[in-house]
Amino acid sequence: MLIKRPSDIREHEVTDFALYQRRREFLKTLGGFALLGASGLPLVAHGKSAFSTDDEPTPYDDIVNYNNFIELGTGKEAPAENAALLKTSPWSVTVDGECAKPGQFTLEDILKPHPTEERIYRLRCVEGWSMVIPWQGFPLAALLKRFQPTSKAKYVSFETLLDRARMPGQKRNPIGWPYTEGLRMDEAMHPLSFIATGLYGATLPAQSGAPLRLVVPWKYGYKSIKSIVRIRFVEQQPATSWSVEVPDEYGFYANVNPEVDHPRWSQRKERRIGEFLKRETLPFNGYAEQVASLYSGMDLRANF
Ligand SMILES: Nc1nc2c(c(=O)[nH]1)N[C@H]1C(S)=C(S)[C@@H](COP(=O)(O)O)O[C@H]1N2
Ligand SMILES: [Mo]
Repeated sequence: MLIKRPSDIREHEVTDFALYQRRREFLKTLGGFALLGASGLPLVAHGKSAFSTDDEPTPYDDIVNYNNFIELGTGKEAPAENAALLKTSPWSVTVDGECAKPGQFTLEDILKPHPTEERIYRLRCVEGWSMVIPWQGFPLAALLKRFQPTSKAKYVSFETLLDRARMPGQKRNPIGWPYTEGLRMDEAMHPLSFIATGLYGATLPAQSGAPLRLVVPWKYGYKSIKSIVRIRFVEQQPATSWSVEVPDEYGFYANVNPEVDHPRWSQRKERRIGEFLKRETLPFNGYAEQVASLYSGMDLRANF
């Protein structure tokens, strides 16, 4: 793989990336999957992860130069071009609502207790393209449990930073700010739901949602909210940015579903970035075995 150097990547991150590639080669020869410690060194190598796909990862350059992040501009390359504006220090995350241990936490408080894992996930955008992204981070469930959600917590909502200086796209209003998303509690607690803090072994670049973003691989990409500053446990299904703005195109559930067309195009196929021929889109983005049971008895055409 040819590695170019995106201008927004700092020197130590380039080094980390090169290290990461060598580590990957090493792990391939072990035939194993590794849990990565904070030092970035493999802690455990055991059989293949039940959570990672075998699909070939999309090249790093494509992952960080083809983004949807309207707070950093519209167009696929704008988020990378504007990435330097999104300063991630200081950063705090407010956790509130139906939980016993709410509070406002520093980024360190939020991240520190969690050992870093790698998850190679497919990401399918509603627009019809997909990527395969090697994330580093930790399960969302582990984070949420720390705040002890009460029995009234039926859903959890997430908000992105609201700051016109660091997020210049917020000077315009294609949707109401801040970007807001939500999950049902059982979806949030599912072991596939992930908080990403890095990709390809490097610190998460701003355009990918630094310093922490959600990744829900069986749902369309818009659920995977970036640059989170607030997590709220709630009793009622929360309003979410896209489902409020364009309700017939973006539902609350957002499960990848080749059977349910977008009002303006079919969702049966997708273009994997870097590939020429389109692929068939799989139900739940290929994660049906793990997640279909969450929706048994639900009409997924009505709840799209
Ligand atoms: N805050 C915020 N989060 C966001 C978006 C956004 O515009 N703002 N775009 C979403 C959409 S539509 C997709 S497809 C994914 C894209 O993630 P990527 O750029 O890391 O591939 O991020 C999602 N998270
Ligand atoms: Mo998307």
